[in-house]
Amino acid sequence: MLEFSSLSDAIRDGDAKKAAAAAREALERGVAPIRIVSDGISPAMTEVGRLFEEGDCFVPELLMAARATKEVFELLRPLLSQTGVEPVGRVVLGTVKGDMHDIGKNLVGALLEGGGFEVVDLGVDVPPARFVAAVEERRPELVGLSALLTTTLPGMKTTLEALEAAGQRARVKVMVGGAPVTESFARAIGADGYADNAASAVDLARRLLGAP
Ligand code: B1M
Repeated sequence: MLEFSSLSDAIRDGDAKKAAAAAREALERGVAPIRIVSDGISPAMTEVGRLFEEGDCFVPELLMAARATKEVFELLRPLLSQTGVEPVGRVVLGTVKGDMHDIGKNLVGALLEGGGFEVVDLGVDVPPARFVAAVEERRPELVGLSALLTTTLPGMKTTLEALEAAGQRARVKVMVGGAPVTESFARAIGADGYADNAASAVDLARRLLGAP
């Protein structure tokens, strides 16, 4: 999108300083933080992923692009959470064990925060026991699991099983997502819902909690 071309270019070039400056400039123009995430960062990283798959960029460039998105997220996060408003619900979010991909998960987290949810982000490489501990301690209504590798997908099922074994499964809704995840996989492992992108994850979260 032309409106976000300098932000997209900076992310693609892995230039964290320029990306943050472009995001600041958009904020000064009055662009809503949530739009910077959904219409700026999200398509830029999808494009970086495409370039990688086509062999037009390599792991070091991916890491630089990821670092640039992180810098922008840090700038936007305090603006995204709606202070003084009763949260729609609390979500414990994380990328499953063995998986270090967090760009998509961070987008989901940022849009959930922008949508009025309180997000407890457990980060990446999260073993089932940590999800269980977070559910016991933080009492969320929703758990969000992300995975980008076919080899780490089974971690979603083991996390659901660990919640069941700890007697916590009935207390929470579980939604799953990430490039290799499908609706039928989500159903097969007994998740409550699947979303294929960050914006639909927010709609799904609201639906699962029966929020208007
Ligand atoms: Co990796 N990687 N990677 N990687 N990487 C993929 C996933 C891969 C498809 C690339 C490829 O080979 N074609 C491939 C997986 C193959 C497979 O399993 N079938 C792969 C591989 C193999 C690997 C390594 C094994 C490479 C290696 O070391 N040999 C290694 C594994 C490390 C590990 O995790 N243990 C690895 C490493 C990395 C980097 C560290 C370099 C980097 C990650 C940096 C980071 O995340 N901080 C990286 C990247 C960037 C990618 C690609 C290029 C891009 C991923 C991305 O950020 N996309 C990716 C190829 C691709 O996807 N095109 C690839 C942009 C992002 C906005 O989209 O994450 O899909 P996505 O998130 C979307 C939706 O999926 C959804 O909403 C998001 C926003 O719309 N969504 C949810 C995501 N989580 C959700 C949760 C929800 C709901 C929706 O509810 C809770």
